[in-house]
Amino acid sequence: MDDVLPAGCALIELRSRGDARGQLIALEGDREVPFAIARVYYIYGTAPGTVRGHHAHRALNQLAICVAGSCTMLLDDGHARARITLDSPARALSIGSMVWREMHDFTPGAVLMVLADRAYDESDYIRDYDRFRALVGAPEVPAGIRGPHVHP
Ligand code: T46
Repeated sequence: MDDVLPAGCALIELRSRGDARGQLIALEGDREVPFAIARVYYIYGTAPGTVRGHHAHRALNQLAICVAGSCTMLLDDGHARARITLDSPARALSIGSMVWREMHDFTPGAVLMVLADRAYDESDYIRDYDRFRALVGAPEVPAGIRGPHVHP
């Protein structure tokens, strides 16, 4: 089950327009980004050892790009699970709805930029892993085993 990209997720290589001055990547909704962009946020200043996420979204679709440094995302749709390291501004990860995610191993100075197809809505979050698995029809996690959590 590990290292199979969950349904609704994909890695996208972005076109970098480079010249002697450096690189530039442009993102437009419904082109490089597979939806109309409603929101952009970025995560930075992450303390060493931090793990973020631990939730799924009912409806939200997102595109994540580590524009500086690197971090790793654990993705789990209840049936397939993968860990994807984002280590290039030209590598984007699209994450569909109903996918559990955890972000970890942020390098110092890492900046994770996320584009989303909806405004922020706390009611779209599923923060309980067992509830998430029930909603996606995944088998129950055997007693004593704690989900996919990255935390030690
Ligand atoms: C996701 C992963 C990849 C807002 O006020 N507006 C926003 O648009 C967002 C994303 C967050 N917030 C607030 C909510 C919390 O008080 O910012 C605080 C930190 O958010 P959160 O703990 O949800 O951050 P992460 O890193 O666990 O998750 C975030 C996104 O929330 C989530 O949608 O997929 O990044």
